This record gives sequence, structure tokens and C-alpha cells, in this order.
Amino acid sequence: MRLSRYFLPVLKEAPSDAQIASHQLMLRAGMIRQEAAGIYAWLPLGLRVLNKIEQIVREEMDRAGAIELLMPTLQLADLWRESGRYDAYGPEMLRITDRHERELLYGPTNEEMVTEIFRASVRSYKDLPKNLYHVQWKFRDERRPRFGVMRGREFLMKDAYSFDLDAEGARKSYNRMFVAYLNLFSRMGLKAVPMRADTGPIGGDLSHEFIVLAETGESAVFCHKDLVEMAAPGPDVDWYGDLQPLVNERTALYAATEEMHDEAAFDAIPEGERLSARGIEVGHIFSFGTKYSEPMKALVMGPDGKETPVQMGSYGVGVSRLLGAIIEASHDDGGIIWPESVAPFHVGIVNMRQGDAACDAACDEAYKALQAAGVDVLYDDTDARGGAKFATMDLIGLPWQLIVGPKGIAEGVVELKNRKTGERVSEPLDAVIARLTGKAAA
Ligand code: 5CA
Repeated sequence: MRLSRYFLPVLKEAPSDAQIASHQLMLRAGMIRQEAAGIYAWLPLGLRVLNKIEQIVREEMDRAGAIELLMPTLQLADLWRESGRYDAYGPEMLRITDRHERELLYGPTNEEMVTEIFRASVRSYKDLPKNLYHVQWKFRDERRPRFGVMRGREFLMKDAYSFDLDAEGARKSYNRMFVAYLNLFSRMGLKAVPMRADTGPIGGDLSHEFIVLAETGESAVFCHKDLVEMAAPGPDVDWYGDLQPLVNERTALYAATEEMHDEAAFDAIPEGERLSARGIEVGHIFSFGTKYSEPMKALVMGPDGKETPVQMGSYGVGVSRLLGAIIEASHDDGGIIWPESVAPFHVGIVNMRQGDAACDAACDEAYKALQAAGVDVLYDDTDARGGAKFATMDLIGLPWQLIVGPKGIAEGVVELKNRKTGERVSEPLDAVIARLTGKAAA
């Protein structure tokens, strides 16, 4: 993409109501624009990151055996009356009436609808286990929408729903999601710690929140220090085998959110190993048995010929919130530092003297070669001054900057800067292209 043809409305200063770094940086980097309290338009740069995050979530869900579908944002109130949640949900639910006076709502979550879809066609234990998920916009009329995409009113969530015949099967489904979550957050460069959590309006008795530690996080959390550095299991686990040992390794150490905190248990940890911090909830998983299947009559026939309500769980990832969480975890005074896996572009080309024939030619060559190799590249071909171009590149946080200036070109070299470490190398253009495309120079 050529910057001169792109839409990147960067701001010199963040609006004063943006209180935390991620919100300020997303506004300054032209990623989002607030359209109403807690409701954002996703500008091109923000959308690229959102799509990358969504894709990682999707790949890890698929790997763990979940199946993607897409449910609508609008739901019938009557469906929610079946579970008893229509009245219980309160003012957070956006209630809508259509031209036929039919009551609808903008979905804050999808337990009821997915249960309705399941019960319409699945009758036998032979079709279990199943895990259905979608990535869809949600609406919750939060009392205090704040911190940009962190606590929005309209936000993008991945929500998965598991169905099993019995509690043992449900536990296995829960464990698959637990392990998939460790992997997916790790692929985004995040250290997300699973913590015992309260279940709130979703219900059930087994629940973990996945928490990224950050000073600006909304939740107070308490855990054993070792959990933060524990590596993710990686993709090569036996998804339908016994994942309990992997889960036990994490749950054996103390980790709880404020609502579930047990002061005495925490105090039993040696002082140097305790961590009392703040965190961002990027995922939340629940196992709630028959809370929805029983009132909604989602029944399956067991091997004994008896019908029982199906055992369910639900598993959420805050896809849009993740942008905020990643930026909170990875930025400096100059701007965002994107992990490679979610970066909107892999490399930015900075032409220090647009209009100089040799600089333009070198930039064009780099741009074409990188594009041909399938590398996402943003070429700053505007006539802004070098200093301004550097500031923009640092702000938007692409992992690599390829800097082309007249002095270097005269010496036969260009510069490659790593945004994260600040390290720079000066090399001939073909060597730099080879580095960026992962191929050896010819
Ligand atoms: N049905 C269940 C699991 S699918 C559910 O709705 N869980 S939840 O309420 O915990 O939400 C799942 C995730 O969505 C949370 O962990 C959080 O990362 C994200 N989320 C929740 N509320 C908001 C919000 N107002 N703004 C941005 N993200 C949110």
C-alpha cells in the first residue's frame, strides 16, 4: 500500500478524554474513531489488526475442533424468555421493537440462540461432542464505557459453545478450550494467565478468566508469579486425548480474580512468589452444565436410550478488546510496537527524499519485490519531511522500517530498523529485501 493513496488519519495529539496509552495510541494512529460512547468505526489500519487477531483466534479454535458458524446480531426476546434471562439481564441489554411490535434485542451473548440451533437438529449422543463458535459483534449497554475498545458498548467477540452428553465429556471440552486459549494468546505475543473467576450472568460453577497483566487493567488479580512466565503448550497436543495434566499444571498454582480471591490461600504462598496486580480480561470460559439446555429442552438420547439435557459450556474471547490489551503490553514513548503476528503491515518503507530519482527508484524496487514476495508493506511515498515520516512509522508500530535516503543510496546502502529493539543495519538493498522476505540474497 502506498501511503499517498491510503487512509491513515494520524493525530498529533490524543483527545483529552483518552486516559490510557492504548486508547490514546489507537486514536492517534488513525485506527479507530468514536461515533458514540463506546461505539467505534474501525478505520483501515485498525481493521487490518482486528482481522489478523480474528484470524489467529479462528485458526486456534479450528485446531481445537470447534466449528465456525455465524449467528445474527438481533435475537428474539421470546428466545431469552425461555431461559429466563430476558428479565434477568437488566439495563445492559439493548431492547428493540420492530414494525410488527415484535420484541427483539441486540445480542450481548448467544447461549440461548446456539441452544435453539442445537436442539433443532441434534438428538443423539452419537453426534457429540460438538463445539460451535462464531465471531460476531455484541452490544452491552455498559454503565461506564471507557478506555476505548477495552470496554465498549459495541464490541467484537468470539464465542464458542460446547455440547456433551455428560459431565466428564463437558470437562474435556472445557479443557480443549482452556489449552486453545493458552495457545492463541501466546501467538499474539501476550502472557495471559488463567484465573479462577466469577460466572456473573452467564452462570455455572467452573470458570476461568484469561488475564493479561497491565497497570491500567480494570480487574484486581492475585496469582503465583510462576504462572506469568509459563510457556503455552503449543499446537502439537493430543486434542482429543487427556489434556487434564496440562490444565492441572496451571490450576495447581494460585490465581484468582478479586471476586474469587481467598486471602488465606494467597498468604500461604511464600511472599517473594506472590503477585498482586491489575489485569485485563481478554477471555472468559464457563462450564454451566444444563443451565440453558434444561429450561430450553435441548435433550439428547444417551447409549442407554434415555433422554437427558445436554451439558454445555461457553467460551469468550474479546477480539476487539485484544487490540487494547496488546498495545498496553507493547508500546513505548514513540508509539505502538506490534508483535509480528498481528501487525497491520510487516514493514514500512520510508523514502527520505521523495522526488529524488535514485531514492524513488530504490523505494519502488523494494516495494515491488516485497509485494511480490507476499510481504505486507506500507510505502510512505508522501512528500512529508523525514522527521515526520519517522514519527508516523514509530507511532503506527510496524515491526520493520526500511529507510531510504540520498546519502545511503550514494554509498549503495539502505537502512533497516527494528521497531522493537531500535537496532539498525545498513546494507545493500537486495540484502535487506532478502532479510525481509526470508530469502538469501542473490
Ligand atoms: N457467553 C460468554 C462466553 S462466550 C460471555 O459472554 N462471556 S463474557 O461476558 O465474559 O465476555 C467474553 C469476553 O468478551 C470477555 O472476556 C472480554 O474479553 C470481552 N468483553 C466483555 N465485555 C466487553 C466490553 N464491554 N467491551 C469489550 N470487550 C468485552
